[in-house]
Amino acid sequence: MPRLVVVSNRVAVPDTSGKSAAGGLAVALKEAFQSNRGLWFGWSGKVSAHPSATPRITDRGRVQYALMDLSSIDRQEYYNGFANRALWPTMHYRIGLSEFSRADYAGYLRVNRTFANALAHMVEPDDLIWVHDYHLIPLASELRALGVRNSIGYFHHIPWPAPEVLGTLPGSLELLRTIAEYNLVGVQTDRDADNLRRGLIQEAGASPIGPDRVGLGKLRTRVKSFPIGIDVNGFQQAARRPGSNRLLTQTAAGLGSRKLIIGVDRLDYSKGIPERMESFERFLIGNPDYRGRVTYLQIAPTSRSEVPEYATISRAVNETLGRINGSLGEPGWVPIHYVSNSYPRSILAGLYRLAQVGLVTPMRDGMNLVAKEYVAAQNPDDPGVLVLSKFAGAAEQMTDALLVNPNDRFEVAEAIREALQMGLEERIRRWEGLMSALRASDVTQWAATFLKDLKRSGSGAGVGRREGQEAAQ
Ligand code: GDG
Repeated sequence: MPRLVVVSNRVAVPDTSGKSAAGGLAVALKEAFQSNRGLWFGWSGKVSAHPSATPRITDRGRVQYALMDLSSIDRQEYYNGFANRALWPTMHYRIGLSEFSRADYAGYLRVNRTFANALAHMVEPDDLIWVHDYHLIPLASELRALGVRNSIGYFHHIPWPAPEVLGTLPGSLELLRTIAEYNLVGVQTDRDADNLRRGLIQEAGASPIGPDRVGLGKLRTRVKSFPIGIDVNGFQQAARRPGSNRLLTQTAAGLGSRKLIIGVDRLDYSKGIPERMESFERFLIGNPDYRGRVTYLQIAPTSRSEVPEYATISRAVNETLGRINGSLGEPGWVPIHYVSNSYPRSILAGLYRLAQVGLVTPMRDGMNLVAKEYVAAQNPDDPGVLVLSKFAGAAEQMTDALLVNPNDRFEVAEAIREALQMGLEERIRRWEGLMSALRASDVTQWAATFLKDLKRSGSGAGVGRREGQEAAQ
């Protein structure tokens, strides 16, 4: 069994009891790490005045965790800067929000090079290397330049935009060229795969080789969709036995006979939170009989608070919320409950189950796991209804949801009404369709399928590597 080397921006180190960290990727890799020895490499999340060029190693059973600190300028340029102020908005089709700076881009390339230098010393000849997400696109290219010949795969968790959109970002052509250094590139949807292949062909001059491979010079790369899933059984169990949790009991008691609509998102402009609130406002205006009979709970933990655009979205949400609650609320009824705390997964699962409607309306999303978690948490005998943006990757699989355009407040308002009034028979029929979509690709299968394809994609001379390079060891 080859060793599995996972590289991601942040690393989830389990505690000493071996209890796995809660993150989706940690759950996804659990089984893969059980059958393969493992190394997980990435940023510790810490900033240090003089970061070491070699990682701190923590051993947990069969898996080693290798953590790098960053300097404050690295964090600013690589993480807050190019990754989250330039790449993130562009890849979510928000060209107007994208802030490119040459210094940030140089910082992004520098951190990727630093990581590659540290990792190359740890790579063994048969290791399978799996790199995650937009922070680390140039990593394979840096590893190849150091002579690493292993199979290297990349999974892109966020949307891959059309070439016309990506092309607006300075440096994007270089990124396309570096992505061709991977043996296998996974994206969330067929649309993303098509966009990336078109970008490689039209912009970088690659040639198509069969349905999902492209060639760029001597490099050969497969680009395929691997829609990420959730731990369906784990989530169902958590929702079934939320037990006697005070927060859940109080929420249920506070609702009384009122219906609950739930939204759960990191506070991010891609998630469409103020737009969603306005759609709910439109619903209440158009359906005054629902005033006082429905509550919308929005959970939105703060994220990336050092990035200016996130302070702006936070203000926009608070203003919209205050305006709607002020104008439509009544003594004894607040239309929108908004919380910026993060809750344990079991509580989240219990809240999803309490809600008659899951309102998941991102303006653009790679996949959106909340949509899947909401469905998994439902009571099979009396399931709620999912209202889902057609611009979430999840919409490609979850066609039994009420699919909406989040830019159209009237359309979303109408879907809310339809969801609240839907009869039991139709709710069960739609829920069963959604559950079979979920079960067809849960998170463990997702990781296993990607790794199987990566093993098949090969490595070594002429495949995913420039000629004339020497091995690192
Ligand atoms: C990126 C892509 C893609 C949220 N609040 C709490 C909490 N969460 C959890 C949810 C869910 C996760 O965070 C969010 O996942 P999403 O998929 O919705 O969105 P991103 O964070 O933007 O993730 C996305 C994903 O990567 C995976 O590839 O689907 O498109 O943007 O699991 O439950 N978890 C807990 N408390 C909270 O308050 N415990």
